[in-house]
Amino acid sequence: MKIALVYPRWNWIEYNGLAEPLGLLQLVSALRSGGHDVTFLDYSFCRSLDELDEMVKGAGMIGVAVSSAATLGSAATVTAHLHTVNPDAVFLAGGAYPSIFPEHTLNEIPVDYVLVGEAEESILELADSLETGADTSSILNLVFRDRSGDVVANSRRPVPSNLDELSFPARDVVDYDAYLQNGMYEFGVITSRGCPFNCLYCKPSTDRIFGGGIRFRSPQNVVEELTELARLRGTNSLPVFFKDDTITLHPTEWFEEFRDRLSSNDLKLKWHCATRVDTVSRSKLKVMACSGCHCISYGVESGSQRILDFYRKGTTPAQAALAFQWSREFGIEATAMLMIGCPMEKEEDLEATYSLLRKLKPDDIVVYFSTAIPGRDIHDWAEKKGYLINDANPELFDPARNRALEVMNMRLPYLQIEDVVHWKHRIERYRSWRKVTSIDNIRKWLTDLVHDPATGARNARLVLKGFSGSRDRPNE
Ligand code: B12
Ligand code: SF4
Repeated sequence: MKIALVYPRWNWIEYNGLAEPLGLLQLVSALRSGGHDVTFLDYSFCRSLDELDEMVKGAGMIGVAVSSAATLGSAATVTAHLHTVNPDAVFLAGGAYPSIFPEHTLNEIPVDYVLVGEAEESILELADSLETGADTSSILNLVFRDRSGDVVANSRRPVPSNLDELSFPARDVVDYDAYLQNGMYEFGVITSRGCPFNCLYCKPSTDRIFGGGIRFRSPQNVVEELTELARLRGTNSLPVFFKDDTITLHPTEWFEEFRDRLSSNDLKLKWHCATRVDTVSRSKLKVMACSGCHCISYGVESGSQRILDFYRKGTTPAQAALAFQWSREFGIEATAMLMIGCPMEKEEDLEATYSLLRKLKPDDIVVYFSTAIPGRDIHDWAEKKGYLINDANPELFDPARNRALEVMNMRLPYLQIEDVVHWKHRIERYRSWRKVTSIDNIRKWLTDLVHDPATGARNARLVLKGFSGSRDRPNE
């Protein structure tokens, strides 16, 4: 059957750079392996909604990916448009957002089905059933409305236990040249699925996609995928972003084998990742650096143990200090990711965060406001405690919008919102100060100014803006 899989990033002012949708690409591969004819519709570069219409004509099934509330609106617009182009197709939605909010997705996007969780097996079963006219109503992971309009949520199937058995994402359908010309600078790869930790501001959202716990790919399997990617791009030198939730849960031996296999396949990687401060060790970081790791974003969150405990983070400021010290030792740039402005926070906690930062001396700092996002335990906690404010439109609380528009949705009993905004700007000024006083940065900007004046000037402008605390204001 002809199937169209849609990445509906249309009219979305990109907040965090372009990236290929790995999950959707996995499904292209899964459906191809079942003999289906799959078309990939990528709206990222479309100027008008009808540019890709020809590609969906004749498709029996159209699947739309929705990763977060930030893309819900464009997913609904694109889906409604595709209905007018191909009214006979069966429409379905899947991805992180529908896995967490299947019923809301059915309400907001004009689809016949939602497929929750990892979808490689279910989407193939659905496509096969639609092709043969078999009954679809008992397919696991499927959520739909029955004839009387009631929502039916079928049981979940166990997640694939051996990730090495999955086919690699179908990267041949991605217009990587367009991505690279428009700001993407790293290829996404994922070496594990799931996360066994239990942070208050995150769980259970990812469990709704990947089940609890974590499953790992072998180094051999990951290097095979990278070799395929290198062949596709015609280079043995790859910039990579490992998108795992906690890649450093791989033991040191995993990274040793990974490093050795990269080298025996003549692959050179420059990679970065995000992880926890308590899952690294000196020896692991050393091997990671040897395999091409140049930058790690650490979830430091706070310098106050009381706040870390409230977040159920399970880490300590001392562990953060060690992780930053070791990373620096092996030439890995370390970014501190922070959250400020939760209801338990007092002035002294913010001071503790600021003084931890001065100790860590991060190469970069990203500071978010603490937000109670629906679907996560912090939202239920805030609701129960009466701290939730302005909860009518969950899209407003999407961290992407929150960061841009400085929206907070929890009442702060011990602080004024202005205090938190003040601390955010103070932290950003410190970040800018660190940037302009770093010898490496000065060298890099001077090189940029000579070879690529536009980038050099843009970087300098961004850092200078940080001094006034305005780096993350809208439209900048
Ligand atoms: C990499 C990443 C990003 C990247 C790039 C996204 C990209 N295009 O790859 C960047 C940094 C840009 C990003 C930004 C944001 N992200 Co993000 N991101 C991720 C991350 C870490 C990995 C995504 C991934 O590749 N997973 C691996 C693949 C294999 O899994 P998958 O995508 O879920 O796909 C499977 C299923 O979902 C399903 N599926 C996927 N697509 C489809 C489509 C159909 C039709 C069907 C049937 C099924 C289906 O099948 C796939 C295979 O089994 C996830 C966390 C995670 N571990 O997944 C968060 C995650 C998806 N992001 C999240 C969020 C909140 C955001 C932001 C809002 C954060 C922010 N501060 O701004 C923004 C919004 C961006 C946007 N425009 O939507 C949340 C979304 C959950 C939610 N709705 O609350 C997640 C789950 C993180 C979390 N812990 O909560 N993100
Ligand atoms: S470690 Fe990261 S992915 Fe895991 S629960 Fe905590 S915030 Fe979520």
